[in-house]
Amino acid sequence: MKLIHLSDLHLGKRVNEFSMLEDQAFILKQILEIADREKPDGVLLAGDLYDKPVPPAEAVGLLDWFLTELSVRKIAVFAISGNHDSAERIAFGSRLMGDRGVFLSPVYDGTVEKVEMQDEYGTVCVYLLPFLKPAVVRGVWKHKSDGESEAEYGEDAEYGEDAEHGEDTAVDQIRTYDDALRRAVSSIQLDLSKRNLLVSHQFVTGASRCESEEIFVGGLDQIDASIFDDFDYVALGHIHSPQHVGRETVRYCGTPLKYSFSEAGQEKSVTVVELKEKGDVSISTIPLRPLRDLRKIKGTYLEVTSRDFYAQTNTSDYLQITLTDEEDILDGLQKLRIIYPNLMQLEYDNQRTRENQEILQVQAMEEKSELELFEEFYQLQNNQPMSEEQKEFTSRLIQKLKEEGQ
Ligand SMILES: [Mn+2]
Repeated sequence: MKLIHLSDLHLGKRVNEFSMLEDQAFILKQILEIADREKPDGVLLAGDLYDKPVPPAEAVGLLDWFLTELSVRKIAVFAISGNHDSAERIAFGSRLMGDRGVFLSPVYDGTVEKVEMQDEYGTVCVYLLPFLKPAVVRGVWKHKSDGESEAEYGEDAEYGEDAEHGEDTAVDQIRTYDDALRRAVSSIQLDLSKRNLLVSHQFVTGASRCESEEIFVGGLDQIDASIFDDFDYVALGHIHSPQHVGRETVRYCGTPLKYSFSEAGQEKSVTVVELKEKGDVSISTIPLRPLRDLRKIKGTYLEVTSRDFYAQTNTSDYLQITLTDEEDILDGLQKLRIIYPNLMQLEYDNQRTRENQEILQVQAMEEKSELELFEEFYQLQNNQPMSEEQKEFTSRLIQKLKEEGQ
């Protein structure tokens, strides 16, 4: 059985205020061409199909087109919701579409959707686990245990009360992402004689991150790879650079496009997974070629604007330009956009910016909270600290943005 593993399409995403829709349509078309050559039995879509819980109409249209094209080719689709998606909206129509071989994760209710596929080696069970948060898992299981103990209460009062008490304690102990995933995965009745495949969207400890992902301060969103020990392949989404975590068969395929300059040096790809008899899993990658690359350029204004410098390059790529001139160029962004229309960021690397950087490097950025980082930024910009009122406002705003982002 051959499967193409994709994740983190983030359809509708804007990068530095540039819409990625045209680039996303281009790359999905390329993926269909790969599918025509590779002839996979299925495509695994490991979450973050959209960039926002309420995606723009164009993004919905694009996903609709992509799923239809796969379905026309008789390629099964196994898609789950990620942290950027609304689980309910992704689940819409899932039972109808399942009949056509497009399987979308339902909203988590304590069970994990299983789809069985057959090939010459037997059955492959594909499990669709939507992105889960501890509060969601706790809520679902608390509700379940309440229901069960009520039923038991009618038959044997004493036993019912005990069971309720015992269950509640265990459910309340689902505090971390690791607890939540352990609970969700352990509820799956795995048949270990069959080949089992899991599609999931979580942050597995040890994976290396990049800037287009949502950073969770303190690393509380991490789960241990041992949770997945019984699966033959785990198709992961959430982390944007392709990599495996621990064994080769617990894998992030990465985004199909570069969504931040921290990814400029990466090569994006799709992962092809082939399962033969139980225990025989082979993995390969096929590189993707974007409509416009996302890359970094560095030099003086005179250098980067000389014809020799850019003649052999695609000047419509998405660019971050770092000028090394000691003096800022007046209207630099506008002037450079005449040559490089998709210039996204203009930075300077000179005496002034290096001095600023030293202040930031005193303490590792990752150890700080969003509020602390913003306080530093404010101080740098205004040469005075934030007032208590401003801090309170910012803190509330950060909280609000985080809630909306999840
Ligand atoms: Mn993502």
